[in-house]
Amino acid sequence: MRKKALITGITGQDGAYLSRLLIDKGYQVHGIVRRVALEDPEHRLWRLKPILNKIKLHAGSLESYASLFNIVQKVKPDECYHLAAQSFVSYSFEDEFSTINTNINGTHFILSALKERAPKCKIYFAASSEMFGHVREIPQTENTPFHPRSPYGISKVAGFELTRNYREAYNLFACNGILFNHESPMRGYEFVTRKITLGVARIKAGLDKELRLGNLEAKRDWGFAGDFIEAMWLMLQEKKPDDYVVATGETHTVRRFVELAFDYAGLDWKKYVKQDKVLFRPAEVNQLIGDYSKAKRILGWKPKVKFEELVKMMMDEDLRRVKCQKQF
Ligand code: F7E
Repeated sequence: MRKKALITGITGQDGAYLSRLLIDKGYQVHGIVRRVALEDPEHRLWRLKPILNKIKLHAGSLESYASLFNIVQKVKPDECYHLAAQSFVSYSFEDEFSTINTNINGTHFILSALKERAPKCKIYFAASSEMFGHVREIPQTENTPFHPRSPYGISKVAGFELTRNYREAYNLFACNGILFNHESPMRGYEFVTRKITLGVARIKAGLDKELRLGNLEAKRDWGFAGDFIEAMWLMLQEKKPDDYVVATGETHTVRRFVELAFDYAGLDWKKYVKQDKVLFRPAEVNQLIGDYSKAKRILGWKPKVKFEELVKMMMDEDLRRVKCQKQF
């Protein structure tokens, strides 16, 4: 019997990489998407286009317990990857209520539906380095206390605790992956790395004259999404459920990412980048750097793509896309 995996947030960057990995491993892959996505596949399912005939999509909403319950009952998954969330930190300050409601309830609903209808299912929750926020120690490990600095971070702390509680109280095989920033050519445009690589490619092509950014001094531990989703899968192959930091152990400023991206296109970033106060956050996470030694020791996982290679990979793809006037 083929194993069945259910992915929430399958239309996003991680969902797209994870689906491909699971298909290659022989899984039957099911995804939960909003009905609007099914009605507008060209725009909303672009990351899944090449594999659409290999996966099964179900219309549902994180805001509706009934819809999640029905899908879980129908699919009866062996593994569930709960990736769906309002994941843009900046937007969470503008609409804290919907971020908190959707992210916390969505996690609670899916955990409860699995407990009721697929209690043997192994569960992965996409926790986040945003939970560390105003960091208490450097680097951050699974034992570092949380101090979230955004409504998004708060919602992820609640999701983390719900997942741990379902593991401890109801004996579910539920894991938290504390993933640090992970990027790729499939990253959404609102996140800083993709905003930069697409912006540079457009400037290079003469389509834009400047790139407006916020805080250039923030430091992030940026890895490649394609590497990080392997850690998600590995967690669910262990004998015991647990929580893991997934990171690269390196940190770089936004400014460094900007420099490398402009350099790669043969441009001087100082001529094009304008700092805009509007893009600064009300509370910033200044320095993230993860210690992934537990994931390395237990899962045998380590990141493969280095920071410089990641910038190059994203630049190559955006330069190509802008040239072809394709997806950008
Ligand atoms: O910001 C600074 C910004 O939006 C990174 C999500 O996947 O990773 C991501 O969250 C940094 C911040 O990602 C702009 O102030 C400067 O310090 O790419 P970002 P994020 O907030 O770190 C974590 C792990 C998640 O879980 C999240 O879901 O870049 N920055 N100027 C800017 N950021 C943006 N977006 N746009 C700017 O113009």
